[in-house]
Amino acid sequence: MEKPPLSPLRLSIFFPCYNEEANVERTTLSALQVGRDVADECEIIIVNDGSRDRTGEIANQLAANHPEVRAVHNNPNLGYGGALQRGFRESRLDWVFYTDGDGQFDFNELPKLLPMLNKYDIVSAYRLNRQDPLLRKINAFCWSTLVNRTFKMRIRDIDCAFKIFPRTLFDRIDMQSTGALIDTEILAKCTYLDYRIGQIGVHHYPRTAGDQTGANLKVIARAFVELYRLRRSIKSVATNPTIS
Ligand SMILES: Nc1nc2c(ncn2[C@@H]2O[C@H](COP(=O)(O)OP(=O)(O)OP(=O)(O)O)[C@@H](O)[C@H]2O)c(=O)[nH]1
Ligand SMILES: [Mg+2]
Repeated sequence: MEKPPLSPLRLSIFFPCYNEEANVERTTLSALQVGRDVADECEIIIVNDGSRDRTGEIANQLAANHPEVRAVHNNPNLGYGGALQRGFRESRLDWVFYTDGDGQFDFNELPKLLPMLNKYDIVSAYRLNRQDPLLRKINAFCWSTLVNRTFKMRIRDIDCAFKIFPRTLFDRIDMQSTGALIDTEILAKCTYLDYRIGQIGVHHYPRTAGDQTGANLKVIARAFVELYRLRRSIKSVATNPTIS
C-alpha cells in the first residue's frame, strides 16, 4: 500500500455529534488547536447527525468563524455508523482522524499516534481507563472477544473512537454499517486487505454534558444484526474481487 506523506502533514479531523449542543463548541476548538499545532494543513469537519437541539446551528456558526472548520448535516439522523461514514466520505486530506464529539477523549493525545504511522498504516487506540459502568465493560469484553475471533483480528478496543487512517482506504472499502458495528466493519476490512494496525493507550473521560446513549438495547441488538451481515459479506469476498 502506498502511504501518504507524514511531512508535510495534511490532516482531516472529524467527529460525529448527535444532540451535543453543550459539547460541540469545546470539541471543535480543541480539534482546531491541535490540528493547527500538528498539521501543515488541516480541516475540521463537524458531522451533525440530525440533532434535534442547537448542535447544527452552533456548528454552522463555528464554520463561519473559522476557515478550517466545515459543518455537514445528516438529515434525518443516520445513526453512529451513518455519521462516521459521512465523516470519512467528506474528508479530503491525506490522513483522517476521528474521535467522539462529546469530549470523552482528549485531542491533545492525537500527536502521540503520529510517529506510529512510520511503522503502521493505521493507528487504533484503546482506552486506558474506560469510564463506563462495570456491566458495560463486561459486555464490551465479551463483544470484543466474539468480534476478534470472527474476523481473525487482535484489536484491544475496537470501538475506541480515537483512530487515524490514510484517506485512500475509503476509496478501497465500501461501508455498510449504520450502527455501532462501523468500527468493526472498517477494521475487519483493513485486516482482510493486510493493512498494519498499530495500537496505543489513550485516556477516557466521563461525559460532562449531554445524554448517555451509547449502550441502549436497540444499539446492541442492531450491532448483532450487522455483525451477522458483515460476516456473510466478508466470507463472500473470497470469491469476489471487490470488498464490500
Ligand atoms: N448514540 C448516538 N451517537 C451518535 C449518533 N450520531 C452521532 N453520534 C455521536 O457519536 C458519539 C458517540 O456516541 P455516544 O452516545 O457518546 O456513545 P458512547 O461514548 O459509547 O456512550 P455514552 O457517551 O456513554 O453515551 C457522540 O459524539 C455522539 O454525539 C447517533 O445516532 N446515536
Ligand atoms: Mg460518549
